[in-house]
Amino acid sequence: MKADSTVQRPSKKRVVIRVDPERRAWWKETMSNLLPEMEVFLWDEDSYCKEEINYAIVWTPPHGGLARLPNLECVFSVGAGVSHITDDPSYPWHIPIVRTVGPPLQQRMREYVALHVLRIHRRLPEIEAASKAREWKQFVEPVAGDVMVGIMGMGNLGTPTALTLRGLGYQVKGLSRRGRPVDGVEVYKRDDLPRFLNNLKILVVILPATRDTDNIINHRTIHLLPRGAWIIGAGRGTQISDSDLMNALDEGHLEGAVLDVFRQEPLPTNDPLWKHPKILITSHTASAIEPSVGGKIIADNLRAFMEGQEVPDLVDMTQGY
Ligand code: NDP
Ligand code: OXD
Repeated sequence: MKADSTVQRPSKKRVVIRVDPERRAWWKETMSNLLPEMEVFLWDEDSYCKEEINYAIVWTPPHGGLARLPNLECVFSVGAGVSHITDDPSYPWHIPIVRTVGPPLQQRMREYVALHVLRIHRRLPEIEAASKAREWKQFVEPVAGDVMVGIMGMGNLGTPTALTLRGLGYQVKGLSRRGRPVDGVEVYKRDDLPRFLNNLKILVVILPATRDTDNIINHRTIHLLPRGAWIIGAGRGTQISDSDLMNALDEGHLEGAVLDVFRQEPLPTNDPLWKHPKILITSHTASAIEPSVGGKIIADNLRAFMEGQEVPDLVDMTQGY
């Protein structure tokens, strides 16, 4: 629909939603119910004027799409990460972005990481293989207190995850940019990366995608891990060099990897990562956001922003996370 300068601006604020096609009707219904004082549209509908949109709730918006909304006041990421928005070269950088985090999403990340740490530590794939082969095999593993796990990225998701692993009895180290202390976890600063990596059995990556974290897991850093280590990648695909990872797995320096995030999503069916025998792929489900867990958080953030209240999950646009 074309803008008509003689038409009055709508009295209600207008929100446009761009999410994956399978869930978009669910998102529209949920957000319309949660924000009855607003008008809610789906990105591909032609029943709204771009000029009238005030807020956008998005996951992987097409490049150039947000720049074409001239009266946009704020963007809400359907995710804790925002690189799916800021990797658009035409993103209008003066428009603030609010990410979506909160207890249900922290809980999901804790579950995901605990699941895979326990699976690795207690050798679940080998147990399953033995069971299927009717082999009586007793695996005796070190207790959790003798297993060192490192969490790269001690933010909203990394910190509760580290504390969950501590609760299970693991030794846990953390790494963050500034090294903010966390009770019960030794937290290293970015510059201390070699000391952070040097004795980890399992490295868990929960970092934001920024210029500094691009390819942070590469040949050099992988070889700072002890032989036999594992990597769980749950931050962003850009953080791990796929070829360096596969080489380290092939040469036996790494024992295995679990990957949830990829440079291209969905991961193309012909990608060699799928076929690698030492890699378990999950489909960006570590801490997925659907309307029942994310809708209320986004609605509360949107109202707080609109009313000029403090919005804690506002992205620091200078740092990119
Ligand atoms: P936060 O912004 O709360 O935390 C980010 C953490 O990373 C902070 O501790 C920060 O340090 C640290 N950090 C940033 N840059 C560096 C660096 N260069 N070196 C070392 N540490 C660094 O983010 P969240 O915890 O909410 O989320 C993290 C990421 O997880 C998201 O950006 C997203 O990409 C990913 N994610 C993945 C999901 C999945 O399903 N797989 C779901 C949700 C998020 P400091 O504390 O000093 O600022
Ligand atoms: C993300 C998310 O940011 O799924 O990756 O929330």
